[in-house]
Amino acid sequence: MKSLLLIVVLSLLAVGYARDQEAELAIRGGKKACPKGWVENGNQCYYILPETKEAFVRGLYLCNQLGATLPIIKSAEQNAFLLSLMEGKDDPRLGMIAPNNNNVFEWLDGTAVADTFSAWNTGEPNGPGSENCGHLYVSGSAKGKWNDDPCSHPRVIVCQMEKK
Ligand SMILES: [Ca+2]
Repeated sequence: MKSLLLIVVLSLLAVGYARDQEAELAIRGGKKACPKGWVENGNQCYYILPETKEAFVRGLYLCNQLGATLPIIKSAEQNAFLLSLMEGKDDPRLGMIAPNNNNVFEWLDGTAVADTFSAWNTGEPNGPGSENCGHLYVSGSAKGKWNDDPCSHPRVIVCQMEKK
């Protein structure tokens, strides 16, 4: 009898939660949205961590704390958006790693960089064993292109998450 009561209570709580979610979506007109202060692009949200440059691991940790990750770029449009977002700022860290130290890069969602859009600068990636992370050039002749560099190198941290 107690377990039946528990099931009823949990069901009511679940229904209540679902209704809260529906109410929130209704307020937004049924559309998913970015958190306040984040910049929207397609179904993604971006946030530049202010006044800091961090190594890859620390940057990823800080984004994870916000429910986000480092930028995962799957199209020329997303790459151009990140470039425009960083106008006048320093190069941002990208959400890619070479997990086997062999110049073969993966996005943090586990997909191979070679399988989707890529924007490596001429001759890059070129640092097997020592350059296992990536960044976007936001100025100079390689503007909009990517370079692999040491994961310990401090970079501007941009966090990315899907709209919720
Ligand atoms: Ca390089």
